[in-house]
Amino acid sequence: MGLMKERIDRIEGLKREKNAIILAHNYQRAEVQDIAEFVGDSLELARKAMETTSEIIIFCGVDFMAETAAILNPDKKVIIPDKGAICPMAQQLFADDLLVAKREHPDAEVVLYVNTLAESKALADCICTSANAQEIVKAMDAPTILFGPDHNLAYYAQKTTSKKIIPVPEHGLCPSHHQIALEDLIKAKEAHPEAKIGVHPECIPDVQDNADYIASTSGMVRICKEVEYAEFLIGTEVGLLHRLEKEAPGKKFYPISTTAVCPQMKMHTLEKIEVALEKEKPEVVVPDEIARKARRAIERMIEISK
Ligand code: CIZ
Ligand code: SF4
Repeated sequence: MGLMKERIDRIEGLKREKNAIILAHNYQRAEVQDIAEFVGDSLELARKAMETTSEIIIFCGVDFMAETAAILNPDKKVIIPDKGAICPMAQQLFADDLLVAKREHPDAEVVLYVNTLAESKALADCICTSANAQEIVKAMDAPTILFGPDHNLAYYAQKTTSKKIIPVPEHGLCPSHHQIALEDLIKAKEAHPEAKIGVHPECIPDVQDNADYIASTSGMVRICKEVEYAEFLIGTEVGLLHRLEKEAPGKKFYPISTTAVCPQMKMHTLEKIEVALEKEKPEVVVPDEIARKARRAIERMIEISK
């Protein structure tokens, strides 16, 4: 514990000395969340990155999130403590595959989940997050939407629109969320019959259809704080439970699946954060041409979902 305290003190000192801040995603390790200036979902983190006057941002999340922050903040230094924090879902849709789909559906508009590579974002008409997927799809002009890479989020987006949503690729998914099974939900409900069920739209349709709330991570935090219920079963990456317990003290939270862990999200440690602050690397750099095109699609989302 002493050693950890010393490391935290050194990190705090480096932050002051370098005018740096730490932004952490809701799925980060508890100790990483605790030393961050701000903890949130990818959209909130990108917005925070735009608001801060700090020149250095230590971004504790996966590659596409840090890239999004870098795209929106070309003048700031965005540093990711472990470059290996690569989201496997984002790797399921490369620009070439998207070009093929676009050729097959020339009249469709392309809405991509923020969980994509920058090269794919550069080909999108608009980006969405799990917090605004339904709203963004509805706001598009075309009656047909190519939507990727998560087919579970596509299922969720389809619920509130008569537009035709075509998932690209057909079966893109998040391994951590996709493994949360209906049987896990049923067992958890048997163990905690009074609990309300909140799940992420990256979960499979069977799990979504049996939940009380379907929400993004930050949406889930808001709901759990606001509603009068005292117990919740949570179907998302388990890192969110730390934030829920901190922000809704006195309420009880149980993971639907304790194995819903994203190994890439957990790669950032205090030790790596200290090194990243000291060395000011590895920096996240998106090539200008890709950044310019991707920024258009991200800004369109921000414009629609104010
Ligand atoms: O957008 C994000 O931050 C992700 C990937 C999850 C969520 O719903 O907050
Ligand atoms: Fe990607 Fe899933 Fe991990 Fe989120 S939880 S970063 S979607 S693999």
